[in-house]
Amino acid sequence: MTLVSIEGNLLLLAQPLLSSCPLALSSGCQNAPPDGSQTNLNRQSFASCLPNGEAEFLCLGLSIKVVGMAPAPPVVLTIAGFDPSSGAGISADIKTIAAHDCYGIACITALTVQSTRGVWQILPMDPKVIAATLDELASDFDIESVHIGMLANEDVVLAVAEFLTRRALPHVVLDPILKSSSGSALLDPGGIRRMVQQLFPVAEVVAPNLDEALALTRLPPAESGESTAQAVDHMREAARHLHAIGAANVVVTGGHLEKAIDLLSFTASRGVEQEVFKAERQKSTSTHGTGCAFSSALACHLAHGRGLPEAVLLSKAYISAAISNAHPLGHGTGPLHHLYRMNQPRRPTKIVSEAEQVHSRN
Ligand code: PXL
Repeated sequence: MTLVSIEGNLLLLAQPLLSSCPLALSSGCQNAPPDGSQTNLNRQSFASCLPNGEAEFLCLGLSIKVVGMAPAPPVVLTIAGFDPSSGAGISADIKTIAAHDCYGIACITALTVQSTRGVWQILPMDPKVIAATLDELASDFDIESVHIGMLANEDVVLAVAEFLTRRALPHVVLDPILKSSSGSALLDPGGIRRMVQQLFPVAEVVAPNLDEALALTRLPPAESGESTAQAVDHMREAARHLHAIGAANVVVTGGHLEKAIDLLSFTASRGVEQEVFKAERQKSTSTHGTGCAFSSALACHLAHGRGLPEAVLLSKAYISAAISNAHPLGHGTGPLHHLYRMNQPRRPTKIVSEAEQVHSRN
């Protein structure tokens, strides 16, 4: 007997053949008569056979396996600046979102002139264009989570805050970007104030790096050469202050420290709980945009329905792998390999092995 697999929309093309077929159902269809007496196959009967995504039929001596389309990916909206070198910002976010089996949609807050060597110019977008873009996207897509990156200035913050407050979208992850790794300011002082006042309350998680956390809470900057234990104490204190100024849940990242440490500080029924995640620090020049990738990955895991501790753990593992798989690109601080998983062999699925059988027998 020959096995034929039909996937997704191909089903429609196969309708004429299948509808004239006497069927013997072997598996996967709860609704069909057990004696295989169903002889006429139409779209409805197919649909009713696919609650678990699969059904198998005998037809003219062929065993036909029907595999339903995979469910639609969660839609993740990223609101961020454009880095033309795609190490950080919106184009890096879209790669990260794709790497996490989500569908990325985007609203650009600012254009930048930059490369791996640094940021040279910033051109904030018109807040009216931002507001219109966000409303258009939100009326068209069911958004499962939102990632917020570079916001540039106060007017942009106000437009984004107005939208998020009105729409009350789920799982808002705020990366409160203040500066580029090369030291350029990516948010003006008025924007910083408004971000705390208006975006902290709508964010499920605020995910600054340690320097941003200290700056936002007006704590003294970390001294160079401090021990891992001292850095963790700093992170704990900064997280407590961030809760005090309105952040429900906080992840303070410290990838630049001696050990790559992240601190999750979240509000549980018993009060604030803190969990430390540690990894070895990698010696690499491919670290541009790690914050963007980490916070976008977090938004994806939340969109998939994972809890915060698991989302942090998985996002951290993703960043480590994206750094260790990165190619040295550009002449400065290069990008991660956001899509490193594309080069990894996929687990062979049943469908592939069945297709191979068809091939070898013909
Ligand atoms: O890595 C922070 C960042 C985020 N977003 C954009 C950037 C940068 C750093 O340069 O340009 C657009």
